[in-house]
Amino acid sequence: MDWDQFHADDAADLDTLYGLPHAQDQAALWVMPVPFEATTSFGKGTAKAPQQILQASWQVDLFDLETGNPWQAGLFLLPENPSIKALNTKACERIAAYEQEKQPGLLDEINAMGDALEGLVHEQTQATYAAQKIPAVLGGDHSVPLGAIKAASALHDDFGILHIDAHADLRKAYQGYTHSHASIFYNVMTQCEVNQLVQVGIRDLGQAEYKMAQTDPRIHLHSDLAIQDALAQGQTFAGICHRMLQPLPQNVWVSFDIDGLDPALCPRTGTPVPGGLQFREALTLLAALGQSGRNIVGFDLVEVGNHPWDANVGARLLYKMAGWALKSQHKI
Ligand SMILES: [Mn+2]
Repeated sequence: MDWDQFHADDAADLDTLYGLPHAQDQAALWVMPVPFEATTSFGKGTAKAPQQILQASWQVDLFDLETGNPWQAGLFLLPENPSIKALNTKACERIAAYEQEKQPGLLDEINAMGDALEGLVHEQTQATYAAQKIPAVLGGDHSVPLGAIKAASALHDDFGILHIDAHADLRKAYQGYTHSHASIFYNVMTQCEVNQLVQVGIRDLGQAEYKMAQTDPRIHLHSDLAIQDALAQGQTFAGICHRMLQPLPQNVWVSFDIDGLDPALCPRTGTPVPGGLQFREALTLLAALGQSGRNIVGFDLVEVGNHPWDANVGARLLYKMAGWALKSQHKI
């Protein structure tokens, strides 16, 4: 497409992400679709999220009141890696069989597939950084960004994570699966060089996870309850955000599990929990990070359900996170 013919305010007429005209090498941010949901424990469908979000993205206005025109820097959706789809199909089959038969051999096989997925995501994220682009991972369930966070943490000193979620995801293994969506931050904190992890919106966690969050000085867990209490006592949400972000170092990965939001905004997510952040609160938190002078070195958006409404919310969150990441790196 000829750039002169692209009008940002017009309805999208390209079938690219947000209808943007950029070729891959022209785009500053690469979105990697990871349609993988093998360990999802409750509702399935999040593997369809990249496709749903692509379609929902055509309805998003490209001008943004907070970040301006992130589209100008280019957001490019990478093609789906067929190996990931194949791994998802195979892992889902093996998990169904394991849940019937409980054969330890099957469990080893499932965990090996988790390793393989991690390797594919790691490789693509390294390639994205090597091309001097900002990586974004679009799940899939919350197991998928591990390889990306490994790649990001290896490249950046002073590395921290802002994690928005209903769940702490600090389980050592969930139902025997070492790469479970419920174990992502146990894996991150034990396998990656992470200085600080700030968790926001948590309202469903086990006692062992709570203990890990209390005893590991790198982990700062902010429950939904604590946030609501602070608001009830008259603190402002802006002040709460500032306080929560304080421990984060210069380089930050954002891991956004959409179930951190009020489930009215993500009703078909894998494991919805009542309570959570309102949409505007999530945007205020992202804006506070984006305006803090820190570098957003990449991000993931996971657990979006398979429905146009869930995808509509997801497409808007993705655009906001992309905007703040690009802005934090002075690409817009
Ligand atoms: Mn999660």
